[in-house]
Amino acid sequence: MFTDKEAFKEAFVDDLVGKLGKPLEEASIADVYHILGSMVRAQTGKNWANTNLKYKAGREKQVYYFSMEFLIGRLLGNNLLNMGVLEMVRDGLSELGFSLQDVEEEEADAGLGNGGLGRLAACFLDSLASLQYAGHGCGIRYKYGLFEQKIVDGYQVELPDYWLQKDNVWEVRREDKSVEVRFWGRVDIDKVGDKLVFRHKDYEAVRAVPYDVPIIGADRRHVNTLRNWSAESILRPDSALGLEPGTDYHKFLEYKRSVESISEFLYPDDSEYEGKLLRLKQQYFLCSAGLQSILRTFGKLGLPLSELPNKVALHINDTHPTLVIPELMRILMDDRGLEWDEAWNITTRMVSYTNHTILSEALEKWPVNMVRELVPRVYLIIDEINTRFCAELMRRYPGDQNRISQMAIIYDDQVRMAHLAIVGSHSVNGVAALHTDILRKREMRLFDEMYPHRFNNKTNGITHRRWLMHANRDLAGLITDAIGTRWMTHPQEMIGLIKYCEDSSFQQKIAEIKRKNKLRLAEYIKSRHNVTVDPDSIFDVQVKRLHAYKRQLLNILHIMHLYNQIKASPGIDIVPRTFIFAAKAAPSYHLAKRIIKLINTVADIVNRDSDVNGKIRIFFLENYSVSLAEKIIPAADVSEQISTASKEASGTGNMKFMMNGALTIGTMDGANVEMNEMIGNENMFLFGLRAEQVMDYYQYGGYNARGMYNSDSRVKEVLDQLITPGPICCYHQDFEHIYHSLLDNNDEFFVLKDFPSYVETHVEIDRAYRNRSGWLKKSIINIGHSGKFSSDNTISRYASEIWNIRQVPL
Ligand code: 26V
Repeated sequence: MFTDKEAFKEAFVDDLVGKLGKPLEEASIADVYHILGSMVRAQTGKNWANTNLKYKAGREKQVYYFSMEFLIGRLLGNNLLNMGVLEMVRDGLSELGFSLQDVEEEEADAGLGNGGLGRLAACFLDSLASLQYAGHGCGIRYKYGLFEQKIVDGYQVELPDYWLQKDNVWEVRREDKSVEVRFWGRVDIDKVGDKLVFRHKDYEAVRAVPYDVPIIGADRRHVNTLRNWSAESILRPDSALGLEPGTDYHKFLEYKRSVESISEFLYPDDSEYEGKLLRLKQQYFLCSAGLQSILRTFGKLGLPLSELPNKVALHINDTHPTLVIPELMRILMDDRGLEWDEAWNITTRMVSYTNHTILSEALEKWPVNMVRELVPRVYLIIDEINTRFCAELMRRYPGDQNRISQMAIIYDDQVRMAHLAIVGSHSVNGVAALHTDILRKREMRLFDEMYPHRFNNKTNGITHRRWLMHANRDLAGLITDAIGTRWMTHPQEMIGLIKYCEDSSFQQKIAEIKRKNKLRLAEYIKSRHNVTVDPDSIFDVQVKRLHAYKRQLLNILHIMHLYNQIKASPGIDIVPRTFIFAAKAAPSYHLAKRIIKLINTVADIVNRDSDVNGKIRIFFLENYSVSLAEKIIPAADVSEQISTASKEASGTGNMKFMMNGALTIGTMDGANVEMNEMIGNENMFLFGLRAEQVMDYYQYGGYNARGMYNSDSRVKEVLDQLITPGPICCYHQDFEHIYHSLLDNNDEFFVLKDFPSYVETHVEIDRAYRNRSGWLKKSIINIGHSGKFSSDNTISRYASEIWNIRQVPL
């Protein structure tokens, strides 16, 4: 039905009329989405089944990517693209009177992730399937994704994201693949012969039901699986609850509610770790259900358990799924009868771990009591892993008590998940060269010393299919016109664009595409804010989670300074700028929410001031999400990547902007460093402290924020505006806290310290933008080098250096 346009149209109309019983003329956009999506799903079925048969027949090694978050966004457009029928369907629908773009907007944006970590997992799935690897996702089917953000009176308000209310054509419920996950209860230990036997008693059983989502590779034939688990109640006379239907209905309802809460919502906090029981439950639920299902699949191969590490790799996305380690030990020993040493050997050879942050407040540590009560047998195993690990430390470093307390897995009545993940795996990777370096030399130094071969770097990547070919169709078309189609499967070949960087007709085409994308975004802004945006102004964009270390505050303080300059000399000659923000703050992160309020307050004042005369405008776009990112990023001229050096593990937004031709203003942090290595100082705008300097300040002191305030009149002026009654600080005290965080708490993230160089660098941007051809040249150089950041590249390295899996051609 997707062979050619006419066949597609005929099949589509047949399907629509047949299924909905109404004529085409009466079909709504939602109807069209439903029918088209179902057609794509149906087409995929055969390839999906074939892919799995092929894996099984070849006994291929498979990797399972365990992640509490998969921020996949919408699938329709991406699936059509990977199936190679996007243009044909677009044309066909248009001839039937529908716009594909409208139809795509009909799909719920699956927001099952907080930010970078979840989006990375989604990009990885796309690359795994597109490179023909046997690699699957293992996640949770949250009923509510990340909250929907509204801005009311400048403040963030959170609404539930009930994404499943919309028709979801992609998932398939696989009742027959359900497994049971057990919580609470106690462990009876018996001695049988000279063997200890552990029996989990009086547990509460939960049914885990998988919902499978096909992940369609770019060759269309290769279809992997994202298996998301949903928690449901079990009603069974022999269950530990002792419930007979009808005997204690009230008790049952209570149990049902508590079970269903496990997969009810995604925790929206990516900033500060909180030891919440429900979150631990989610983690164990994911690990146990995922492992049971993987072992069932392995079982069908009829191989001995010793073959497991040759057939299965388990990857854990940050420490959130670390319980995979003790849970696998439990299954291998208690259910399959292996001895400790053999089980440990198998487990550690199977598991690998990615660290995504060095922020100590985000490192997971669970209270021992909570773990012991919720998963008693798993706790015993963690305890044993710790005991053996500490014994090993004592052998290697006799008498070094200090080292043991620093490295132990259980310490101070807490389970340190990162330590468990390092000890229980064969590979630990950071997500950019600088980040890995900091892990090895500082945060995890003692572990690196003990296991020097375990640590490695895998710089993050993004899928160029979604972020370039789909989000910026015109640019993708221009690249193909210039260098042919090979870059689509070999993104590093985009480097071939460099030879056009000074070609004025090519530059002109780049400029036209950017302008068109800016106009499109301007229309969107107009629809939301009812304000006309000047497409010839510089679109200067910072979109990402709101976090103190990401320093949206530095950005808005600089804008306040620009405003002050304009007020002082209204004739000032600057290139008009449109500053665009989008960011969600964790609901309990008060400082972050105040920064949102500040941005909106400044926006209100500046946008309404006639003295400004369009020189600067500020927009805070609400509800940042994957689909909003797809609208914003292709329209950006300037990409703000301004985290305090050493704090942003990698960043992936930086890569998306680069690939879409924006120039970066950034610190030497995360993957910006590698970007700089490739394109040099001429093609990006660097400023601020280096990571070493920041870490030295933390270690040895010597920074005085108040000194900055007293010595730099620009800093003083903007900070005073936060607390002195005037247009910005009119009645609320929201900004007093910001002021104090900078001055009384000595500016933990060096906002004031980096302010002067940030201001100067923005002046440089203004200057550089006036040289149109110079700017476009830089833009082309950025695009040309961005192929290195395709997640295809990243995934090839994970595959060969960590997972040891091969491509499986179909
Ligand atoms: C942390 C926590 C803390 C405990 C409560 C729940 C929760 C949920 C998510 C997170 C995520 C923190 C780590 C994270 O997202 N790191 C980001 O990972 C990106 C992909 O590697 C990377 O590009 C960003 O620089 C890094 O901040």
